[in-house]
Amino acid sequence: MFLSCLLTALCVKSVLAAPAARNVSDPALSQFYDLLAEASSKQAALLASTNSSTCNSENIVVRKPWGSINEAERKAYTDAVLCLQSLPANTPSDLVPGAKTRYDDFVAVHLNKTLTIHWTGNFLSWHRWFIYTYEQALRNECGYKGSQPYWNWGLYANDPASSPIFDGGEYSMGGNGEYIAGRGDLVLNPDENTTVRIPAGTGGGCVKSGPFKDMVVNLGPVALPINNGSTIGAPNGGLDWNPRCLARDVTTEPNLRYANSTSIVHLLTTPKDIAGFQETMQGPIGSGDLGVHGGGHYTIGGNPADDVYISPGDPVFFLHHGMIDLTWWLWQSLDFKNRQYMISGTRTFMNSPATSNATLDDVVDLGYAGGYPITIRELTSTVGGPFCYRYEA
Ligand SMILES: *[C@@H]1O[C@H](CO)[C@@H](O)[C@H](O)[C@H]1NC(C)=O
Ligand SMILES: *[C@@H]1O[C@H](CO)[C@@H](O)[C@H](O)[C@H]1NC(C)=O
Ligand SMILES: *[C@@H]1O[C@H](CO)[C@@H](O)[C@H](O)[C@H]1NC(C)=O
Ligand SMILES: *[C@@H]1O[C@H](CO)[C@@H](O)[C@H](O)[C@H]1NC(C)=O
Ligand SMILES: *[C@@H]1O[C@H](CO)[C@@H](O)[C@H](O)[C@H]1NC(C)=O
Ligand SMILES: *[C@@H]1O[C@H](CO)[C@@H](O)[C@H](O)[C@H]1NC(C)=O
Ligand SMILES: *[C@@H]1O[C@H](CO)[C@@H](O)[C@H](O)[C@H]1NC(C)=O
Ligand SMILES: [Cu+2]
Repeated sequence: MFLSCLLTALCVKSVLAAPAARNVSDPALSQFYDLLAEASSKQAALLASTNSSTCNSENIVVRKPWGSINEAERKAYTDAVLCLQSLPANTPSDLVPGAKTRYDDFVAVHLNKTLTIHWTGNFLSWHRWFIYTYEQALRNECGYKGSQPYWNWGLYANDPASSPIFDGGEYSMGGNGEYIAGRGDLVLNPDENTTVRIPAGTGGGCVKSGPFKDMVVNLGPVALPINNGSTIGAPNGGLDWNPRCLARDVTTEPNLRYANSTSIVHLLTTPKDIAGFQETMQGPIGSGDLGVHGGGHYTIGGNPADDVYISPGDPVFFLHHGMIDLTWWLWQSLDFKNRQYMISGTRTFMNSPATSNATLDDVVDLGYAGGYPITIRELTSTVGGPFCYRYEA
């Protein structure tokens, strides 16, 4: 089989690792690569100086972008996600009747905690622990040997639907949804006073190609914006079993507008404190800017991914938040001594209702998804606490 494989061009392509396509004609993209290289060498120097036996250059895990891992690695990743979706849930069914699989445990805890993990002081640390714990579940419960890949939004901002992430091939994260004509804009209300319109994308229906073409979404919706201003939510806060297809609406506009390489470089180079970093990442309140965070989410589109509560119900969520984590890691690494322990924000979504400031001693907890209760302080370094990983282009 291996021999015959060698004779076909297709097979050779799958055996060789495809290097990242670097669009050097985009100056912002090359600036991003330069910043990544600078952060990497600063972090490597720091790691060497700590001389740690538990995390060092020999055993550090490297997270890479989807376009830079080879086809066998991509397949191993999506196989592991499908495996997680085939294992039974840990979440008790009397608490969350719709949580049917191990994968749903992650969706359920995100749903449950949405209003205390977004626009809060723990936003970055909570999501760092969340995707790490997911990566560990893929490895420990589904035999995955690789690391969590990420989505470099800037690479495909002109046409995300045809990117290696969404092209619908065997080695993608599944295709766009089937096109449904005649849909209105999404009308988002990112805070109580501002609305943002996003035109309907090029899908809208069920994903019919690639590894997740038969995926069943079990939970939600909770607050799903659709069709020109409407929002839908299932009864019982979306906790009941509501099996449906994975629907996507890959949309170029928010990618190009909020999450292009220039936006990424701006995020990495302009803010000098964590309040500014978080604000730039999510768009200043009242500005109508969604930042790279919202930009990436609404590029995926559809049901569940347009719904803040259950967006992890689309497996691409973890590639998107891999990149969110990369930007925090990179920004921290540029001036780690001063930026490691920076924290800003309260304990409630846009401080509503008003709460006190989050602190480094606050505990982050993923409930039935896994991990263990851990302080924000322990989540501030990717080469300390429970972690030992870095990012590569
Ligand atoms: C490369 O970047 C330039 C400038 O942003 C853009 O016009 C062009 O379409 C990009 N090419 C590819 C293959 O993405
Ligand atoms: C690193 O640690 C080892 C033992 O753990 C020690 O022998 C060595 O001298 C240390 N190197 C530095 C540069 O501190
Ligand atoms: C939801 O969160 C509350 C408060 O943190 C917790 O008591 C409850 O067990 C959580 N439910 C699930 C299903 O995780
Ligand atoms: C969307 O709503 C706006 C006003 O809220 C209206 O002017 C427009 O015609 C609507 N478009 C569609 C496609 O329903
Ligand atoms: C919305 O506007 C009201 C009235 O101007 C203001 O009090 C409130 O703080 C604003 N909310 C946000 C999230 O900016
Ligand atoms: C890229 O992002 C920047 C900043 O986020 C924005 O000002 C610019 O208009 C975007 N480019 C395009 C082509 O939309
Ligand atoms: C909370 O943090 C903000 C911003 O850093 C600060 O201005 C404010 O005084 C803090 N509030 C308390 C009660 O410490
Ligand atoms: Cu989230």
